[in-house]
Amino acid sequence: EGIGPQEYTLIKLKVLEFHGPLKALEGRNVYLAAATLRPETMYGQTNCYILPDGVYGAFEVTNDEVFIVAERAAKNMAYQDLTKEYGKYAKIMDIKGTDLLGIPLKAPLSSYEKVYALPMLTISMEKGTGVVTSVPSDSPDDYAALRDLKNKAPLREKYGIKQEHVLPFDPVPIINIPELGDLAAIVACEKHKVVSQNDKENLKNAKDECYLKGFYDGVMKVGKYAGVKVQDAKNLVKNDILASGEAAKYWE
Ligand code: A2H
Repeated sequence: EGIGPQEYTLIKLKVLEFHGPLKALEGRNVYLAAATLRPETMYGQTNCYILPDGVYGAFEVTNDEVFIVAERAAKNMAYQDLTKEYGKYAKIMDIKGTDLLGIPLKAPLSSYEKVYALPMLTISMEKGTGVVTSVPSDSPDDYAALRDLKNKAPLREKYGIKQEHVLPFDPVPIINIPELGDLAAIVACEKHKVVSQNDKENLKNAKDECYLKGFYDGVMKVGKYAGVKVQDAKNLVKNDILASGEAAKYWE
């Protein structure tokens, strides 16, 4: 926890097909909006994570767009000029986390044309939007949760996740870190013997190592800023995706 407000980048993952209760939103521009602190990693998105037990909602924001986020986040957005009227937000409907699982999405900058919403059991609904975009090459949490889904058929079955929404999505090398290579999260999870997404203690050690070395020594391998240090690429990529309308600023 920081001492002051933290600036996040909201990544807009566009909903490509409407199933179940989401059918009511068909024909509109609907996005799962994921809060990230690492916009420069968006080249490596392989999926999006949702808390199955979480309660989300569809909210009208400016430019006739619909964001699917936790209601607490929609309320915050209303005071950040993201909604039509300052201080007010319009809810279209509540949506259960389980109703979002398996939805196909277009994730900006990702090398995968289509990615899917998958379950992650450690998401906090009290942080960001409750929607997490997944970069398993550089986030040990994301890698551990994806590995669980790839390796554990009963976990997929429990949440109705199809094999083809998980198995083809391998981590993408996007950042090189001298001591950890270009799939740092995998190396760190192996080194610290992370067994699953719930392995808090080992995950903490893997994350500490990855983030520190990534920020100071990481160099972009792909995209417009290939060869640029992560420290410098962060704001460059952020400004590009804000300018293209594929992201928005969000504070909390
Ligand atoms: B980050 P902070 Cl590659 N519950 O984005 C759990 N985790 C959440 C969340 C929630 N409600 N909302 C956001 N997050 C994740 C990319 C990334 C992130 C990489 C590496 C590190 C990293 C891809 N996932 O975060 O506690 C999001 O994952 C390291 C901290 O608010 C977001 O950035 O500081 C980060 O945690 C925000 O964490």
